[in-house]
Amino acid sequence: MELSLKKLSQGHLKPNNVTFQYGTAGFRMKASLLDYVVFTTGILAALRSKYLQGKTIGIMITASHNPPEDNGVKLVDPMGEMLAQTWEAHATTLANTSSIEALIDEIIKIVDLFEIDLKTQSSVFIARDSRESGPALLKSTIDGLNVFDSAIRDFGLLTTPQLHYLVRAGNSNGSFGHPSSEGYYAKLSIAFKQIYKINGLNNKISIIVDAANGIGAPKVQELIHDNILEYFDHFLVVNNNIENPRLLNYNCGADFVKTNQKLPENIPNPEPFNLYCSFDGDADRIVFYYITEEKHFQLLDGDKISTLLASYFIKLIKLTGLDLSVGVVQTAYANGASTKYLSEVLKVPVECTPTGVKHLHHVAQNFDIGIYFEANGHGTVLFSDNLLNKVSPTSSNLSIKTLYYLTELINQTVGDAISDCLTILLILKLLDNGPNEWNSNYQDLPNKLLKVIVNDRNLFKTTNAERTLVQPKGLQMKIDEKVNQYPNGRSFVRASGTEDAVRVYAEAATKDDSIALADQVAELVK
Ligand code: 16G
Ligand code: ZN
Repeated sequence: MELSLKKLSQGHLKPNNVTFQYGTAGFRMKASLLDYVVFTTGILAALRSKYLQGKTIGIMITASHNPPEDNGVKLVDPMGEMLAQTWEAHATTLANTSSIEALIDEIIKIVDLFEIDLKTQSSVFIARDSRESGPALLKSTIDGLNVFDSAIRDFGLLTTPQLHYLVRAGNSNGSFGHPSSEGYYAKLSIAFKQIYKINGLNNKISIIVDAANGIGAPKVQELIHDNILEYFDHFLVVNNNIENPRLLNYNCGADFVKTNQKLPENIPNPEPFNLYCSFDGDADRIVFYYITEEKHFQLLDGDKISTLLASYFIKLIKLTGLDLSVGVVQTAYANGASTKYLSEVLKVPVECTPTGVKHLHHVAQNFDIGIYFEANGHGTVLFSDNLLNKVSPTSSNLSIKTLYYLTELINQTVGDAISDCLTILLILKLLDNGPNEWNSNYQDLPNKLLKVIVNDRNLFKTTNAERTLVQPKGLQMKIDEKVNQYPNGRSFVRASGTEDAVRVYAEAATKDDSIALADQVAELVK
């Protein structure tokens, strides 16, 4: 190992004065700083695979909705989940070693700690989004993997959720689908067609997809054009230019639309009540929207997606006659009106977790149907083994059959813009709803999100799923005093996991109040 490490590490140097941290989305920063990090992450992926008796681990090189000059890397565990939390610290330690000797020491510590048999061959699937820096970072990652005996499959350009699917499929002996892009398309499109056909749907579907000039563009086109185009009377992908890397996430994409609450660039002649959606740069987030007769922009974000899914699944479960639990998982960013609607009107249990998909995913596993979405559009639905044992494509009950195919259509490994998109489009047809009916279930409380630069964001410590500050001491009391001055007021403060800043969220009965509350809380934080 020492010999190959010395050889392969040549050219991969840790930059000075930077501390790396494997955070909620893996490592993410300016691509120019990432070479050493991807090299050490390659090493760790190989070790993780060996530790898990050669099961396949995934490496995704992406910076999601971040600007084009950024990049990042994250690891995917064998069942398609995020890397186990206990290993995040090891990823961080390896990335921060500043000499070959220190790196070797840390590797040996991990090998000893987990009693890893280095003779076990590691297996790793790797993919990247469309960023310009991707190919060079891929090469360095592979150098890291080659420090040990590793079987590497490079899938080239993929969406993040495609890679999650492939990793799970690769570890599931065919029971999850074929471990190839074709297998992914086949699984989704067969389920889509079946749901459409067995339910006797005949109205065709219309959607315009803004793909953020990211990798979702060619992938959604491939899936729909090659498999299910006949079910659409209008299907168009805009912002689909991945040739010009500078356009990625620029004035388009899910994050732009959610943050600015307006249409992305390049929507041709927006028509009232047409349905649009936006992916982010690696297609694991989706938000929908439309404009009204008066040309008002209406956002259907992760909260609206959750509530639509919850109301549909509650109806479907009743029709199946099965005894199955449904629950929704949100974060503190969920609009208060959505939480109220879920618990008071739909009467489903709602859980709140800290930000970051791994937290929501974990809690969603407590239900037979666990629906989780962050307000920003990142989410999916998980189905329990109990449920999977009760549904079948050969059932004589139409609702049970439909439920079975939904478990195939929905990517249960991680939020998946393409899979979520097809699911929502079908559910709208099944409910015979347009965007306006969907949006009318509840009205969002006006809200404001601010970013505040502080000296040290690590001073801000929270509890109660990030809704209450425990440090700095006394600050929460001051925030509460402000909140109490506004009808329907709610506000919380948390340190960002991806930027060196603190985020302030506020909502209240009116737009002006939400802005005033956010400003006042931001003043307290500074
Ligand atoms: C990461 C998370 C995303 C979360 C965001 C919050 C994953 C895969 N991604 O991008 O879900 O919404 O961080 O960012 O978990 P913040 O901590 O900067 O507010
Ligand atoms: Zn993303």
